Amino acid sequence: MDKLITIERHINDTQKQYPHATGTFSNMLQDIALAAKLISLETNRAGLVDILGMTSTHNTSGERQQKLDMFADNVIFQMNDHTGRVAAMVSEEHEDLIEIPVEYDTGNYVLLYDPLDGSSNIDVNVSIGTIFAIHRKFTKGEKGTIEDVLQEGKRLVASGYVIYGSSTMMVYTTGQGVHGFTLDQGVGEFVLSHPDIRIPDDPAYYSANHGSEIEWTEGVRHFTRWLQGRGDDAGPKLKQRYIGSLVADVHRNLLKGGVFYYPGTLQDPGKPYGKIRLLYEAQAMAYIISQAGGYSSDGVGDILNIRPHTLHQRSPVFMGNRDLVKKAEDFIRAHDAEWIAAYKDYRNRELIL
Ligand code: AHM
Ligand code: MG
Repeated sequence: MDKLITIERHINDTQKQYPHATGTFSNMLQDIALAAKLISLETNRAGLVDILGMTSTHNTSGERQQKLDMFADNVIFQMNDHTGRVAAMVSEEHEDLIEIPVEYDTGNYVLLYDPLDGSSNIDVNVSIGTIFAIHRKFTKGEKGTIEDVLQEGKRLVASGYVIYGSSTMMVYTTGQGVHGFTLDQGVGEFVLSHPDIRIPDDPAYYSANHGSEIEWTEGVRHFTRWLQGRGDDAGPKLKQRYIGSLVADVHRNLLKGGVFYYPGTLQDPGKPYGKIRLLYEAQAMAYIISQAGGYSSDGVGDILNIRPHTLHQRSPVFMGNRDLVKKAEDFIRAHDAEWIAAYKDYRNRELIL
């Protein structure tokens, strides 16, 4: 039998390379892995118990929230609120900063998460995911603040995702490559199955919602034609795959090579930023992609360089093989001056505290 390496062991072994590390950060990753197991269990049960269906509350983006989202959100919060490791949290499902209850100690990190991404896929039994990111708290004082969570993606100390698919996998980085673990349902452990993931040089797929094509800018349309191998300057002629779960779409392109994009548009004046949330989705996935040798852009520049101005900020997203994403930037630069101006206006807004 090959050596069996559990996620706990992998995290601990990695930590040994830092003799001064206190273990706090490692324990936090293990708390997230445990939360992921609980969510996975409930996700698998979702078809059997009466957990499907909508609740009456709405999340902050005005979309209907499903019960499993709330379950996942609670699990992650409760796993992290009392450990003394976390100073504050933010979740896609909460409008404001989530403070640590006064009866518990606070720690040196802040946790950003999307508890259940791709929730429209839940009741049709299609892959969904959890996304998380961790920043070091840098402000003084006991409590974590909005400034602590509104940091650039390049300052993340860890990020990762869990995909609830044909099997459950957790993929994470702490800045030393990207490692993937598959949940062995029998023993209840995440086991190292994909060490040191690198995005393949030879891309296979592109992923975008063609149903929205009517809203895309000229640059994005040209980019898409190029990916399809059309026109004079023909590109790689990739196959198209789209699930509508960011985690699943990016995961596929991470393992097989390719590009995922959810562009900004000019369709809705004043909203040139697309759909994906910067703090709960884009930054975390961009850090993973960069650690696997790829690149993520908002169409103008590196997503990891964006300084967030508000908790529920959105960002256009192009992520995957570097040369493909760079090509998207080229097309956008050549064709989309109006969009670039509108988007930069949004991206460069002053910090909202
Ligand atoms: P959610 O957080 O409400 O689930 O929405 C985010 C999801 C992403 O996972 C996915 O990439 C995108 O929305 C799909 O959007 P669309 O249905 O417009 O293609
Ligand atoms: Mg989401």
